[in-house]
Amino acid sequence: MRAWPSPEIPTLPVTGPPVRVHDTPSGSLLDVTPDGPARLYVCGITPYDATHLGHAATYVGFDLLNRAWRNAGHDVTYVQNVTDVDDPLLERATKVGTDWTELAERETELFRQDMAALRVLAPDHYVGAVESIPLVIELIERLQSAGAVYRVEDDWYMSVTADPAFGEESGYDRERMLALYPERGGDPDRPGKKDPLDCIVWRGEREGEPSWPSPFGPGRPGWHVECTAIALEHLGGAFDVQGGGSDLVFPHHEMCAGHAQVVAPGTPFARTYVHAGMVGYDGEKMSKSRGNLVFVSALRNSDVDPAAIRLALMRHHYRADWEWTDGELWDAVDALADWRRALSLGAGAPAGPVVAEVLTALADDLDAPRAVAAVDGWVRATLGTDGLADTTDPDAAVTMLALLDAALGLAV
Ligand code: 5CA
Ligand code: ZN
Repeated sequence: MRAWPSPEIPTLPVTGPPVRVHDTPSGSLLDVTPDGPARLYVCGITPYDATHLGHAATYVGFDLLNRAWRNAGHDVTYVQNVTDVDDPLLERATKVGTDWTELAERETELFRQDMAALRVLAPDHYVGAVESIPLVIELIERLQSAGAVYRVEDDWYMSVTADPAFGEESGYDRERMLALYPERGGDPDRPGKKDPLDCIVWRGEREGEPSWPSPFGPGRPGWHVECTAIALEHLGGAFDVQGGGSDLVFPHHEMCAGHAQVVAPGTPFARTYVHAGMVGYDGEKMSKSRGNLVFVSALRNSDVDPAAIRLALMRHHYRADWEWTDGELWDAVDALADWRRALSLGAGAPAGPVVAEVLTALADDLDAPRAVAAVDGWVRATLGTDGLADTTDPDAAVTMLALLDAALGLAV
């Protein structure tokens, strides 16, 4: 499907350092220096409601990775899916009495507008589940050839025991997996399953639900297999980074890894699994099912500068769990006003060291708070907030504007 218009990125006078990020399976920081173009897959939205600040924080987080790679001199191939047919979408469509395709299209379009407003670089391949059904069917056939799928009534499951490395992506023990599974779309107690953790790959037709013909009978794709099929098609195996929020560590990314390892033993799905923290509001994880949401589009409709939303998000490290507060948004609005005042002077404090610090911070596990603090320091020095104003660099504003745009995605 169509992505959103991608902003141009200015070229910086210096190349950024090699990028390293936190890898969930190993629990350590790993260099992600690709041989050719960097290959990035980030799990996309299930479009049944508008983009909230938790989604936005996750996509801005991975946008910082995309930009850090580009600033380090790499091309990037970026793939993102849209889960445009799945239980929560169909349930919501039924509840509000809207056709599910219309709901999905409307919310996907709103997401595109939100991402464009936040200056998130668009994926090269923006791919829906529905349009990927032939790929999903092909992948399930390969799982079947490997003896890894079986039938329960009209549904088809993958045996997690078919993947000897099952469990290594999350590192969770069986007890923890069993506890999390029902909360995150799993059905451990279904009679007829060989293992409670087995996951559905093809859901047989139900009355009133959409379905497509397949060798497994009419039905629709399971959730996990959708991302495996899309990623393998557009990136191939052992791609550089699989990304998403930490709620996808298990089961989603574990199952994706499992499918891929069964069809290509010895080749991992991704080389690195990177997870963003959860943004909360009013004491709980911001989520569509809890309904405690702050929407990006609602803020935009209230004339909030999208750059201030992005700045407020980037004051938190992408891996941290944190709470959104309106106060932080207004602080970001005020900070941007100061930044603009400093940038309007033309000359300013030396920009070279700030470029180096910002690029280094972002290459070091996407440390946006440290990068933003460096910019705040430059603004204070330039405005003389802490003493005498330093305007010894005649081209400071030009350099800083390019830096803010290229590295932090802020067009100030
Ligand atoms: N369509 C699937 C992925 S294939 C899905 O999880 N969709 S979603 O709409 O529920 O979430 C989209 C992305 O936002 C996921 O990466 C998810 O981990 C992330 N996300 C959801 N809620 C939050 C939150 N409160 N804070 C941070 N990230 C979140
Ligand atoms: Zn996914």
